[in-house]
Amino acid sequence: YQGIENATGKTLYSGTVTLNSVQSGSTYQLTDTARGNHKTYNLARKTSGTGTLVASSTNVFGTGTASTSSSDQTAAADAAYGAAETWDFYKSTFGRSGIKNNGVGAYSRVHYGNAYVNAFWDDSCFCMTYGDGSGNVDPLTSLDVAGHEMSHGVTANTAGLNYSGESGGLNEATSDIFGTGVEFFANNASDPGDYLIGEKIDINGDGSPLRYMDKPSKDGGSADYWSSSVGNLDVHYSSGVANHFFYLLSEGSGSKTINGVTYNSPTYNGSAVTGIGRAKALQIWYKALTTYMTSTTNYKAARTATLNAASALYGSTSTEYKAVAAAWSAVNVA
Ligand code: ASN
Ligand code: ZN
Ligand code: CA
Repeated sequence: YQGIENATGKTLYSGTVTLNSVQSGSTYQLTDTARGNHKTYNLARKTSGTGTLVASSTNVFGTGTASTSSSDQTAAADAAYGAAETWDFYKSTFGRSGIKNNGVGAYSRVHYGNAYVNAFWDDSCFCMTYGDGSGNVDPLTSLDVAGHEMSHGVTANTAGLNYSGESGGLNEATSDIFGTGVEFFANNASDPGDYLIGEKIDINGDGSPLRYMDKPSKDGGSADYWSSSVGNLDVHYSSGVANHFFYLLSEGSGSKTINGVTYNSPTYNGSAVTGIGRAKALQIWYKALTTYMTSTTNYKAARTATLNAASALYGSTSTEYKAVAAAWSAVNVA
């Protein structure tokens, strides 16, 4: 029986999972027919082309441990799982069928280059690429990273937020917001949902995450609050304002423990913000991104866009609308 969760993935970050494969003669190829024929390829350290479609005679992919071998399939198992969960997140949360909402899957490439410490989406190939990391850093194939990168494809195909200045920060935050949405959606016991980005890949070598949504400045570079110079920061730092907004809108200010992680979210004006829950906050951000934001949306316009979205979804006198206004004010976007 082809293509319905018939394969086993032994991932590095998410335990043993079911995957889709397609039988071809005596081998099984990592092609997901339930999700737009998303395919997973091994670049085996090359930096161009598609490499080879990942295949297994046993229909088991990976070993569950990090490997430096260029023929390793563990990174492929994580990448295929991340793509599947990202597809399912968008479909079930927003009714979106794939990155372009046309039912067509992207493809993933693992083992890019030599000790490459990054992952990226490329809209021109409509594909996802993962490096293996270096030293302490393992492959960049964790769920939130996969969801982050593929969400760049969604942004490119909707609002098209320019990747510089304040719109660039909003572009990056959109990927952190939906990457986090994917992680909570997957509800995987080995990688439970949190408001941290990249907590699994140990990119700093000391176990700390790459970014913090409750208090972005904890990474040493991100902005907690808007200021007139925030657009001069790298987009991975100016994103802090919107990540902080999203955390406050979802969970509220102050201290809160979720899935064993304790957050402490401050506000610019010292006001207390009451969260409306992540599910509603995601709907508001998605509607704003796909209906009201454009390539040049800045923070002030993002406030308007999300207020318009809250008004359309819940009404202009709703608790949700008021919470959006309060959360933006709490990050100094008036
Ligand atoms: N991993 C990075 C990101 O998605 C790649 C980049 O800098 N564009 O933001
Ligand atoms: Zn990004
Ligand atoms: Ca995370």
